[in-house]
Amino acid sequence: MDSKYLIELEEKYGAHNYHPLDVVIEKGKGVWVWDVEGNKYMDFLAAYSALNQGHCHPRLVKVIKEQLDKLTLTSRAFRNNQLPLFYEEISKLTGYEAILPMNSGAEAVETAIKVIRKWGYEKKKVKNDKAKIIISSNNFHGRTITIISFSSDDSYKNGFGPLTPGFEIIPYGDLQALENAIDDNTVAFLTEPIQGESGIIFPGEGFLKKAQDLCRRNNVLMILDEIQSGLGRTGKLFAYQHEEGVKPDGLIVGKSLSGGMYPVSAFLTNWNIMDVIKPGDHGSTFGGNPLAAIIAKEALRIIVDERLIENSAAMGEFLLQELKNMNIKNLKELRGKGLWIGIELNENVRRHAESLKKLGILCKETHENTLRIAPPLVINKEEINWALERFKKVLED
Ligand code: IF1
Repeated sequence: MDSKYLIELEEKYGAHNYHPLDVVIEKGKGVWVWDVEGNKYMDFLAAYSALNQGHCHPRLVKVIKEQLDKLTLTSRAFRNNQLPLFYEEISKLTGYEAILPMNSGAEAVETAIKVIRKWGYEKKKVKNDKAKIIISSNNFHGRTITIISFSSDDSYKNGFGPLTPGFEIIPYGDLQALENAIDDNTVAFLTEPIQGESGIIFPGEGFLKKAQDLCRRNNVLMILDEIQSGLGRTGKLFAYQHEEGVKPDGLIVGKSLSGGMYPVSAFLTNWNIMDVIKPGDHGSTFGGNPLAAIIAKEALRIIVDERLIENSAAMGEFLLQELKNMNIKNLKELRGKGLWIGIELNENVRRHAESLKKLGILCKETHENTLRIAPPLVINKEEINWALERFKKVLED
């Protein structure tokens, strides 16, 4: 079946909630994918950082196949033999004591919100239904009703009201605004350490540490959404580790937690916070299932064993430097950390994405003017050089 036919079929039956590049991918391996016509592309999006380990990582494929023959789902009504091992793995790797497993990223964000609100009522003694959570402008945390309620982008929420109250948006990286927003009912400050959807935006040197100090002084929890920035993407296990002395009270992870195999997400925190959650308070049919657990455990081990964090730092630095050496037309700003780079131009970059596709590179614009670069972290120097030749062609003229 050719791509034209498949695209027509998709448009005929599927909700039109996306405007994808018209490439119909059939197969993937490492940094490479192939379309139904057999054309080969380098994947420079990595499913928005859900494929840090690369496409179809053989170790992940192996554990999945083995687990499929044994057990996939028990629900949490019964225990399974894989979940405890995943808990231990992620706790030892991240230093968080208590884990609540979910599926999609948005679910894990919702989970964090439930936990911190309940913490607010039970521990901080905030009056019932008054809990306030402070959020950053231009955030992206997912697409549920509650999450879009605190989006600062009208297109994400228009037409979907009534929205969920209890959130206050401050400008991203604005310490003074954070201080002003904190009141007796404030239970948490929830933010991305680096904003992805918004175009790889940094909050400013030292912001997280100062925000953390401010939060601690006011008994406000600092919760970071590292769904996209975490698990090696920026050249550290988590983006917050670029700053000395930062340890958020809670962390939200997803995407590459499963190496792109299956939706696996989690809210990580410590027992002084997680202990407000009692049987019946929260859960999901698939969250913490044995297939998800063994995938996530292996996905984490791959990141460590294959030194993907170190590779992200080294390859990212090289890639950014080489891009800086180019004579990029209409360049507004070039910024990045690790293998997460935004090329912002003074024009719409959709045509650049289309040109790159013709040359064999798949990447996507964000907010019209920024090309977002985020290849799988398994990429090597030869592959980067291959990509750089093509970026040069497209960006220099
Ligand atoms: C789509 C964006 C990226 C996220 C952060 C939570 C979630 C995401 C920091 C929710 C998800 C995805 C969703 C995906 C596209 C993508 C995206 F452009 F929409 F904003 F990556 F930049 N927190 N981001 O980045 O996780 O529920 O999707 O598992 O098409 O919506 P999810």
